[in-house]
Amino acid sequence: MMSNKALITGITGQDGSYLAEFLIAKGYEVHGIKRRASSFNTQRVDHIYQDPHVDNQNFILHYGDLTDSSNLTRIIQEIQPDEIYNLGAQSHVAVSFDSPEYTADVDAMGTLRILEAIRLLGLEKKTRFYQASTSELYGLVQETPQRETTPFYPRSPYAVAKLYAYWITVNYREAYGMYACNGILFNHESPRRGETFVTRKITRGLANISQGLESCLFMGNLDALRDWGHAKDYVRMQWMMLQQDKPEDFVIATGVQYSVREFIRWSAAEIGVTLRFEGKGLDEIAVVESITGDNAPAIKVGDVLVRIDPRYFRPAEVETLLGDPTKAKEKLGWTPEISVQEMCAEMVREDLKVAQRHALLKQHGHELPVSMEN
Ligand code: NDP
Ligand code: GDR
Repeated sequence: MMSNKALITGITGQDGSYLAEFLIAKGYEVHGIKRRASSFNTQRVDHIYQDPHVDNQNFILHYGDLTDSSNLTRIIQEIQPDEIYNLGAQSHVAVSFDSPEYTADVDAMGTLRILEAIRLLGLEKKTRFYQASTSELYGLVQETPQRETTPFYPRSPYAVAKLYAYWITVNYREAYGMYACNGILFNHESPRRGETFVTRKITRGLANISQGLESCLFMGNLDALRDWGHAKDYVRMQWMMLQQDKPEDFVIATGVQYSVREFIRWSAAEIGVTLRFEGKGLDEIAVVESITGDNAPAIKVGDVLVRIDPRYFRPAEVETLLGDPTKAKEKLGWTPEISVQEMCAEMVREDLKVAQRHALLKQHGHELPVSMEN
């Protein structure tokens, strides 16, 4: 029997790597688009990489870019995929204020380029399309919790670009009868999360501090509230959305929200450190109140582990997001299996292992560069 073929843009990212694993386990032939870079950028999928010289490969990477429509059209023509998951994006909200035009080109126009390629190649009845939409569409929230019918109010060039992508997906579904749908996903994280998103910045930063590799974590808005889930749970839902009789859009969320401050507290607790937050606004700090166990040899009671740096505030902030996943639960039977606290613990454990290895090498005179770029 021929296996289903899937094409994933953004396969080298957090979600792309989990989705590729998931689809391979389901028997798919998985194709992915990777960008040309001056150094290796496939760390998240190296464990499923297959030698192109062996037969029956079911994991195949193609060079490409969402800004290049001829490249996208050629790849889609070659593969003739049954399903396309458009996960590729300039996905960092803060960076989108620095690079708004590029973000629009990749996140908005990139989506259009794929939809047009499907249409021009006459694949609109064969290829199902998933668009990685986002809770950032709700921005300045108009209703709490947010659901599929909540009005959008995007607050960043990233969110505005994703708004175009959302509507062009709906439009191609309605205009050309394509099986195209939006997953409106709330924040989801994992040990594979990019190092500059807030959760990973915290777990990695605190793990490094615990081993003496960094001294302090500089943060932005600690009051921001997010509905955080685990990426593994969320990619399962991306696939489920493409297996229905009719294409529809779904909110994917846990229905629970916490603050950034809370996430810092849990992460510290996971390495045995209790924090006390003191001061207000730009002067807020987190001080070590007590330590248990021996996971944090470089930390002492009274150390200041967190300070505020206004560099990490955004020109327009999304203060609060809370999703209502009722439709996904009722129609698709989806519920998240991993709690945010379990996810935080997993992320800290993984970052701690790396930091401990670096510290050991350092002790023996082999200092590895620890990137401080946040
Ligand atoms: P990541 O930032 O981890 O991955 C983004 C992927 O897109 C990477 O593979 C990246 O390649 C690729 N990419 C970036 N620019 C281009 C380009 N010009 N052409 C082709 N590929 C490109 O994001 P996530 O995995 O976290 O998110 C996946 C998708 O879901 C994104 O579209 C994101 O906006 C969206 N989303 C994410 C949420 C989350 O909480 N994680 C929530 C809601 C939506 P490279 O590795 O080379 O940089
Ligand atoms: P977000 O994720 O903007 O929600 O977008 P991020 O983790 O970057 O920020 C979450 C909240 O934390 C606040 N914050 C900080 N954020 C970062 N990155 N660094 C800091 O130092 C810091 N301090 C406080 C932010 O201001 C914000 O309020 C993510 C991305 O994955 C998008 O692609 C996706 O669409 C949305 O989630 C849903």
